[in-house]
Amino acid sequence: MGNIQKIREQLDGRILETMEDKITERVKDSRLMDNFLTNEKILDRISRHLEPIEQMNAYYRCAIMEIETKFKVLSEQFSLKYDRNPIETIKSRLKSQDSILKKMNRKGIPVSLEAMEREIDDIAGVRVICSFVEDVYMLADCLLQQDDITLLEKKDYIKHPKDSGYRSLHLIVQVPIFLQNEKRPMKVEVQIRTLAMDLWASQEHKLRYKKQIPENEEEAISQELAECAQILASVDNRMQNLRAKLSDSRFQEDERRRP
Ligand code: 0O2
Repeated sequence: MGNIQKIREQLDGRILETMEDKITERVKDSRLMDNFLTNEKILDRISRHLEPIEQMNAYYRCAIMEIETKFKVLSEQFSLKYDRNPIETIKSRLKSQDSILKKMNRKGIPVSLEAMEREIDDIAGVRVICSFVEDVYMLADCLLQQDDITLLEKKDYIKHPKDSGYRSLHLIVQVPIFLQNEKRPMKVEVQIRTLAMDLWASQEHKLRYKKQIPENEEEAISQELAECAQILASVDNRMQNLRAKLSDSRFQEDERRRP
């Protein structure tokens, strides 16, 4: 019994010593970090390196504002002119540095600002949610016919849904931003989709994002999600048909009333 007690005391002592060593190391590390972060020369160098990145982010934010404004103007006009506004919501986001770097790494793009601007199309993203499938194409046309917009790429995941079930219309457009002494063309990814398509995409993202789905369940889950997308697409089509019927009957009613 006495021996066991001795061994236990020695072990406790060793554990305590190791813990003390670790704590001292941490304190040294954090002092080093404090010194590092309060060294003005170092801070100056860091901020000089960050400056071009921040400037580029600001340009992308301006491009988002340009595209958002275009949709807001359309929304305002639709509200005034018609009895319904096809635009439900407009959401925007600037892709995080982390996601940009991961994407560049995945695609084997060399890490430089020039390569980032040239190769990554969705740093600035604007998403427009509308009521009916027809509205998606009508809004895309309204944007693309504006003379300062250049279409670089169009991906129609409504006519050609992804295997996952994802549906949306993606337009990569170029829009100029007007700086103090310069006009700069910037790329923006515009995603236009219906409420139902958006419901699916956000639910799927929530269900899958950062979740470790067990390998043996992956196929069944993907299939179920694809089926949900199919159901929502058929709801979209039925709503579209109902709308067509209702606007037809309203048109006939107007015609009948005409003197
Ligand atoms: P986030 O959070 O929107 O930034 P790649 O990105 O290389 O795979 P590509 O050609 O750049 O392909 O883009 P793609 O596939 O045309 O469109 C990518 C964007 O569309 C995604 O951006 C999503 O916003 C959306 N998307 C595409 N497929 C799916 C899907 O199966 N489910 C959901 N929920 N969204 C999808 P990010 O960068 O992945 O995300």
